[in-house]
Amino acid sequence: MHKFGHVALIGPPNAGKSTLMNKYLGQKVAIVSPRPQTTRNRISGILTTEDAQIVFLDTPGIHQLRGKMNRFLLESAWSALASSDVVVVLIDAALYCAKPHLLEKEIKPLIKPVAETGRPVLVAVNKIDRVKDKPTMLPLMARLNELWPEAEFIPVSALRGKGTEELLTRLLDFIPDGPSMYPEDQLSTAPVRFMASEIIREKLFYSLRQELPYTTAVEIEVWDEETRNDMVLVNAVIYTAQKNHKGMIIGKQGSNLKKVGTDARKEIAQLIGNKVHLELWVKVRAGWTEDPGFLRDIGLGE
Ligand SMILES: Nc1nc2c(ncn2[C@@H]2O[C@H](COP(=O)(O)OP(=O)(O)OP(=O)(O)O)[C@@H](O)[C@H]2O)c(=O)[nH]1
Ligand SMILES: [Mg+2]
Repeated sequence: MHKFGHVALIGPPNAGKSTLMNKYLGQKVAIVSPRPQTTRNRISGILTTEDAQIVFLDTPGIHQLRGKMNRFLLESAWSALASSDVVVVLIDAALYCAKPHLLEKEIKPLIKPVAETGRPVLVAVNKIDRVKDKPTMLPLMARLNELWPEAEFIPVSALRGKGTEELLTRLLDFIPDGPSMYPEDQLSTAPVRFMASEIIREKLFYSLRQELPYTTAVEIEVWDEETRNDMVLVNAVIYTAQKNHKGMIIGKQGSNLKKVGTDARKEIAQLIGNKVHLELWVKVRAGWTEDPGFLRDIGLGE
């Protein structure tokens, strides 16, 4: 008996969706950061075990923000539901234990659309390692049961790998029988160029303060495996929507860009198993988050 199916990972921003997927894969396929709205596309992660192949669909966090880019983020999150056999909703237990009033605001908008798909739903109550005062989990679980009676709740820590095996066992119950669709060593359907641009974007999340990363996009302009046989030459452009952000991205005497470049180069080299020469350029592109043509060019639009 062999199983094959898709699992959509959805939930509010910063809940730990990408962290959970990476945990199952044992490798970083989706980028992660301490800030909300890190993930911008639907990203597949393929887990192959002896008797099953599961394609996880990591998605952008579901939020109430407006704008063209945000609309695309929401669409790609919701569209994952349609192609899934089971839905895993991730929520941040530590956040709702500390701020119970946020629970309804963030969870309620998810309930109806998930119910409409008719898919089974498991709620991974994540970040339990951060809940210091364990008894505060009880009212949270009670409230969740009340809000979402059809769902099944499983406390986990995606970061520490607690409860994740239990979650996997349970979601396998909903995965249909079928043969594998991908080679066993394939980790994602995402092209390597896209993954490289994501790695650069992740480094920007860590090196830039506050709002800056939200108006930053990365595009790989050159991916050259031919010119040199000992390394891959990569040119990437970092787009920023605001002129005054360019200097911050570059940093004093280029220090920030240098650090981003070094960190990203190492990780891209690891990903492709080859040496990499990476050049980064920063360009200002005012209003790109509202420009349909540009959004399409960088893979954020239909
Ligand atoms: N302590 C703790 N931190 C976690 C856990 N899971 C995720 N995190 C942290 O939470 C932050 C957000 O994690 P992500 O995986 O990027 O969250 P996400 O849901 O993919 O976020 P978006 O892509 O922005 O929607 C990161 O700093 C993670 O390290 C957990 O179980 N425990
Ligand atoms: Mg994410």
